[in-house]
Amino acid sequence: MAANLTGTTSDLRTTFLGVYSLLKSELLNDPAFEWTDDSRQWVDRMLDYNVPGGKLNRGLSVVDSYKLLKEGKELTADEVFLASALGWCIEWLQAYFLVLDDIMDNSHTRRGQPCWFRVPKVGMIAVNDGTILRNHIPRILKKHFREKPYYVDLLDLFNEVEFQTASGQMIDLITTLEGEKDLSKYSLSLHRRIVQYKTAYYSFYLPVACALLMAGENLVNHIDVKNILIDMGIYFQVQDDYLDCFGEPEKIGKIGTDIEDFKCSWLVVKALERCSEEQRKILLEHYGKADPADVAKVKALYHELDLQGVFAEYESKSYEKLTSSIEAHPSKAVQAVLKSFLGKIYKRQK
Ligand code: GPP
Ligand code: MG
Ligand code: MG
Ligand code: MG
Repeated sequence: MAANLTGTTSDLRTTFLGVYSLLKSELLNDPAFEWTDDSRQWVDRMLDYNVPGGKLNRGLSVVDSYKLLKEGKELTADEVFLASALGWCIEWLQAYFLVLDDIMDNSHTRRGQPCWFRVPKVGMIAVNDGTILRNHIPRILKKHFREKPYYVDLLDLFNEVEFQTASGQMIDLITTLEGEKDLSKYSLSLHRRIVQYKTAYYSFYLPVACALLMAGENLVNHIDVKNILIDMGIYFQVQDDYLDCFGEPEKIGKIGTDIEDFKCSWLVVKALERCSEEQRKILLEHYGKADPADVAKVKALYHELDLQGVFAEYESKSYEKLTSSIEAHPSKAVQAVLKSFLGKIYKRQK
């Protein structure tokens, strides 16, 4: 399976997708459950719908990072398989989060197709599918990593990161509570807290931490790497907030709902920072309403306040800051891992 690994990115993606098929067939024949044709078909379709259709950045990063940590030494087929399996565990985690997040955010589309809960006959079965997706992760880890010296650390890592993400998601949600809609509490520090927890740990720290564990490293020795990755994750979620309003749905594969949902988005925080008293009234009146006419008023104000320009400035400043923190790191291999990550997301359109 992992024979042609040295080659191009598309080879790597092909190999990576091959590992998906193998993991899926193992899960569909898990001896801990008495499968029927119906149940097997359900999980098969649910996995294909929700797991492999994204950019695969997080998952592929485990393989990339592990390679860079090995400083160019050719990986064995087994190493490629294991790094890919860990990459898929992160993609499974992401699928689980997204299936549930789309219900909570009342979203419409994801990765260019209807959100899973909107598919006919799925509905709230999606909640249990999320639970199934989440439970697949320890099953994959048990099957392929049980004998590894870093097995317990892996389990602990996934548990910690899931807890941090769910906690971030909680503050994302409780800040928008009906009846307490209060824009005065929206600040850059609240925004930072939300996105650090809901996005940065699982999207940025987790892939590199998996590669470090596989390489035999102890994570307590890599707090500096973690801090840089957290900052990168915050920058990534600011991009996500920006694209929610200014991105093209055909490119990002989803229709934004942050304005309707009264989210503490980076855009509304910046708008609040920059608006006049008059403009603030517009926000107070129209932010957090489902009517497209209200949403249009908010978007017009964002244009008036040149939030596209403000974002462009933030984007280049963030890039400079991240680059200089990366270059201050003593290890060239770690620098390469972090630079590769940053290169993948800088000025992303999707
Ligand atoms: C991204 O927020 C955060 C997540 C997907 C984490 C969800 C965590 C759970 C515990 C369910 P978002 O709502 O801005 O993402 P998107 O724009 O992709 O919907
Ligand atoms: Mg969402
Ligand atoms: Mg959300
Ligand atoms: Mg978003």
